[in-house]
Amino acid sequence: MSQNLTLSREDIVRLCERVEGAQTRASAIPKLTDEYPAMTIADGYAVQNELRRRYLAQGHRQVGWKAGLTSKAKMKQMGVDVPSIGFLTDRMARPENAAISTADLVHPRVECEVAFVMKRELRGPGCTAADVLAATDYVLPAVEIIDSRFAGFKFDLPSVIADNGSSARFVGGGRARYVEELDLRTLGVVLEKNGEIVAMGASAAVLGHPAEAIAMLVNILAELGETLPAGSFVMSGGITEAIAVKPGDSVVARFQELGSVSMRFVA
Ligand code: OOG
Ligand code: MG
Repeated sequence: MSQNLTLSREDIVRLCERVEGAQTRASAIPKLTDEYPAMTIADGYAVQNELRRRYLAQGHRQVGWKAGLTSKAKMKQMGVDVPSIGFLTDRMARPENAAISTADLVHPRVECEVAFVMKRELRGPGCTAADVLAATDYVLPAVEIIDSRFAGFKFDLPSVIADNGSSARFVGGGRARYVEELDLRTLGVVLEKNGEIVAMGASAAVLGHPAEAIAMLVNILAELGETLPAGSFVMSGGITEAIAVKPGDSVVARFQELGSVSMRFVA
């Protein structure tokens, strides 16, 4: 990473255990920078990487990656102006139309994203949106259920990166489409909760073009010594601000050209 590590190996393991405990018990903790104010982005990724290592050792299977904080709406809502990445595992995936339990979540929010499935490996640095489009098998609509483990859903960049970008659950669905058949900048999306429109936007909100977010992700992966493998499922980041959900809520995200993704929340 271009920034320095300030945390010792013991600190990284300690903070990772703290985040893992908060994720598995669904209990909020203070943001990590309250105790470690000098924490850098590189420190955040070191904790995230340790978390990924532990989950994989426990038998979770990584299915892909996600870009986060890639739209103005999200940056403004969260008070952070630099995008980030996180990892996605099989344990986070939920089928379309599922009843999603909130008992194992702290304060979930939903957001609409364009997801990419890769047919070829990509490696940075220097990865461009054109490289991403050439390596994409297809795109599909997705809803991410984020759940910051930090009290009040308030954090800074090093803390949220350590918490794996608030990743909690995700639902892919709708219609898979080839990128050549679409203008990925102009896709409109409408998010409905209990039949009412609660957010709307267009895909260009994500760094001008969602493929730019995937290119950014690949370039961050390069800094971390990783590549984006063929077959990866990759989310490009929330187009609109995220919307809080609670038991009893039903959510439909309607994407132009890509169909819709539905789910409901239960206790
Ligand atoms: C961080 C995760 C951001 C997105 O799509 O922008 C994210 C957060 O807002 O808690 O997943
Ligand atoms: Mg997201």
